[in-house]
Amino acid sequence: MSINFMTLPRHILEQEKKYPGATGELSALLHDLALAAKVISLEVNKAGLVDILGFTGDNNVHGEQVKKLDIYAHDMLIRAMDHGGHLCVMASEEEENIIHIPQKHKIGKYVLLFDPLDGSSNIDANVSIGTIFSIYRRISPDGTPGTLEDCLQKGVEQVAAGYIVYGSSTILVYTTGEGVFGFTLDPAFGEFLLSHDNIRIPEKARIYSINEGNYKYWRTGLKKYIKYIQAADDRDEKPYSARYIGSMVADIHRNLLYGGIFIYPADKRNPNGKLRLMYECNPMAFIVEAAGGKAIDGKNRILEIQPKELHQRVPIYIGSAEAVDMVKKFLIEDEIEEAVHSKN
Ligand code: AHM
Ligand code: MG
Repeated sequence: MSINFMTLPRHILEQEKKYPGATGELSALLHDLALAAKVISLEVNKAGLVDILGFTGDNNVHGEQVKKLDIYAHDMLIRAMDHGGHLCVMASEEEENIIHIPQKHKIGKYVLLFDPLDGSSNIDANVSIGTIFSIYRRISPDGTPGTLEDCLQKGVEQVAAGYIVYGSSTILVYTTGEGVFGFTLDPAFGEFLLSHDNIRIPEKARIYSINEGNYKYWRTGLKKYIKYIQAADDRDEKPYSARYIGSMVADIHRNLLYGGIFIYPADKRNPNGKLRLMYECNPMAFIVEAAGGKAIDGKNRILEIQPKELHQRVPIYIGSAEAVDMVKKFLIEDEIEEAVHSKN
């Protein structure tokens, strides 16, 4: 049996050596994030005990207010990240406006965006949830407080992105654009150990992940695509398997490893889909592309969308390259057909 004893801190340092002139700031930032992830993981694992120790919103046995887990994760990330001296501004899915670095702390050159606990409707059922993060270099002048414009950069400008999935074990996956690496948290000594070296998403998908309950609101092109991947007879391949957890992090993590496509489309009720460009789609697109996959909004690359507002939503089709190309073909054909119909 071979034991790969590469810890996350060591890996981050080794990665940094590949960039001549690196100051170590990004590495330090990633360390701080990993620490926050460990603390959130501990709290997530205690979630079932909340009913015993005190309901959320109530006081627990120690007389302390028990926070909802997503708010706990949001607060924890801010507490872990605001004083490291590496950030100039933050933004969270849980807060309407940008989050400034308190004046008493050093202002750094990076920008951090995060979804503290994605899929939080799954918490009470003990289903996997996750934290997603995205890091940019600031565009405003050094030394000044970060701005909204620092946060509203295109996804291609990310310098790093990652997620932590709190599942049967806690796994942190990150990329700085070259290679995607996964680390499993060893609960015994509290360290993330390299468990998934250089993750490459299989080019062919075997799985599709979409909330099929919304079928009647979909556009025809999407309906046809889903029928196509379900059909076994007209191709030599087996039909895709349907797998949908309803936690983007867990759904995409599984598809990254096994090959698959995750879709949260625009539909008749939600013309921009549901998921957020800055906190969910951009970081996931950065990771999946670095693993050899693709991510589009139906037509264009997610990473090239110019964001207009912090909490903007965007449709997403993300996963194995061949599958994303195929769904795009179906969507475009449908659009052409509709255009022809409306002319006649
Ligand atoms: P949240 O940010 O409120 O947790 O919602 C995001 C989640 C994603 O993790 C998941 O992919 C999606 O919502 C599921 O939505 P639906 O229940 O409409 O299928
Ligand atoms: Mg979310």
